[in-house]
Amino acid sequence: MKQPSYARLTAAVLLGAALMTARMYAQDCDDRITSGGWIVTSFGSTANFGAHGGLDPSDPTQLKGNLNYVHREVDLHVVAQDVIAYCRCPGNDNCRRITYGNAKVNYQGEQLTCDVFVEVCDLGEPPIADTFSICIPCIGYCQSGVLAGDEKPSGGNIQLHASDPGCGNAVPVCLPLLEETCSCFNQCAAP
Ligand SMILES: [Ca+2]
Repeated sequence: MKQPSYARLTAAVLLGAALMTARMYAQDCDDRITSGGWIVTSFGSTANFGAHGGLDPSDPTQLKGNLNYVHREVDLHVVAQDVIAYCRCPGNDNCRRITYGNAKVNYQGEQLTCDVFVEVCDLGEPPIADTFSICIPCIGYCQSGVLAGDEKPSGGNIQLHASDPGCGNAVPVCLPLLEETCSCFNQCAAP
């Protein structure tokens, strides 16, 4: 039987290392939320949202996302293009909090620029248990709803694209949100 040469062994080891490196890079380490839908607010009327945010897929060291929220009955329209914080909820690994900075808050004829907090939970498909909550401290506004699938009038979907377990703790655990306005948030609290 022919003995493998040292050179051949070295080549095999190098090939193995290269494959392992390739596998490491193939890991999906971005973690983000894509979502859209509508909730029934405490006013009885519905509000529409499109909320995206998390680690940028093209560079997971950066945050990226946007928000569009319309609650017509109270004359509120929020648009945000800048994610300044993103964290996972200590009480529920399926939930994330996205903080949008410098959001344009158009409220009853006034134009404000402020931070807006969104907490969402992806509790699977069909999205009958997914939740969406939004808190806008500068106008004292907080609303939360379950999407409820076919149990309309609410609907839509929260989709969590979670990072692979091997990526470590790329997403920090959320600290308690001390804003009094945000008391309608109840999904992200510690168990
Ligand atoms: Ca879902």
